[in-house]
Amino acid sequence: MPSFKKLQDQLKWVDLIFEVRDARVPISSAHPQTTKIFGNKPRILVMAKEDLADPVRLKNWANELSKTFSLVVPVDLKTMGGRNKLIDQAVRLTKDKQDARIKKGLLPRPIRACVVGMPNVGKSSLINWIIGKKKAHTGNKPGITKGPQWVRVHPQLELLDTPGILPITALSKDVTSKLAMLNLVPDSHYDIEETAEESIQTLHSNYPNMLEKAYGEAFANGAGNLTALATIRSCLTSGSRPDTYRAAGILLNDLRAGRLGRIILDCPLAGSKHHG
Ligand SMILES: Nc1nc2c(ncn2[C@@H]2O[C@H](COP(=O)(O)OP(=O)(O)O)[C@@H](O)[C@H]2O)c(=O)[nH]1
Ligand SMILES: [Mg+2]
Repeated sequence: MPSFKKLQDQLKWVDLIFEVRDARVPISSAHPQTTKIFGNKPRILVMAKEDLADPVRLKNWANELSKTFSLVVPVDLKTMGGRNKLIDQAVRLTKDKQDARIKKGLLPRPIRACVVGMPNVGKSSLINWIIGKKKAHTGNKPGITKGPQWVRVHPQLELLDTPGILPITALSKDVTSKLAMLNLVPDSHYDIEETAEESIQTLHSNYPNMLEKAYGEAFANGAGNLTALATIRSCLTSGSRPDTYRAAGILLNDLRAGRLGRIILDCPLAGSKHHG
């Protein structure tokens, strides 16, 4: 896996960036310095896990973020829909660069793209999705050079087969908490029960009926906690007390798998609401 330093070295060969974020946290899953790192290259924002994201907020965020990116594309990487369209759009985005080469008398060559993003947002899934069947050719067969390779995914587009991992930097408590809720930081970075209790509060304020619908009236009107959920689900410790640790696991699993509903936990700014 290329280190961040190696990614920065490789950037000079890269014409186009696919920046991946988790659509459920379009801002909290962004690296704070991407504009500085990649600013002058065309950047496509891939909002992965569209299938888990609240469609209304997603539309607002896609509008808002299209001010910063060359293109914003929400995708469900569990299905192949939209692959060819995305590749065509990527090729079109670098047409100016190709035309400039031709004008200078240089041979046209495939444009080169790489996938970057924070841990667990969907980078490997995106690479597999774009490469599709051709993935088999990059396997670890003897004689094949190890290390990152360019894979031709279109006559005019090559993709680096290894993602650039943007390191988790100093994050605010609020951001870390949202990332923990969605399993975007390692377990060792947070407390399960604390994160589950924070999820309850966050869901109540963003989606007031969601928990009541899933777990019943103990969660109506902003009420409910892990003790209540443990009782509802008959999770008891050996001393017959509510097992809040197990309840936390149930809640976080339900939240992450989309069983509570489709969510986006970053709120669009008041001034940036788009209609419809
Ligand atoms: N439901 C859903 N899950 C996804 C999607 N994209 C990625 N995932 C899941 O998210 C997790 C992290 O994905 P991965 O590609 O390994 O992330 P990476 O660490 O950025 O390479 C995996 O469990 C994937 O199956 C998507 O579009 N929809
Ligand atoms: Mg990966």
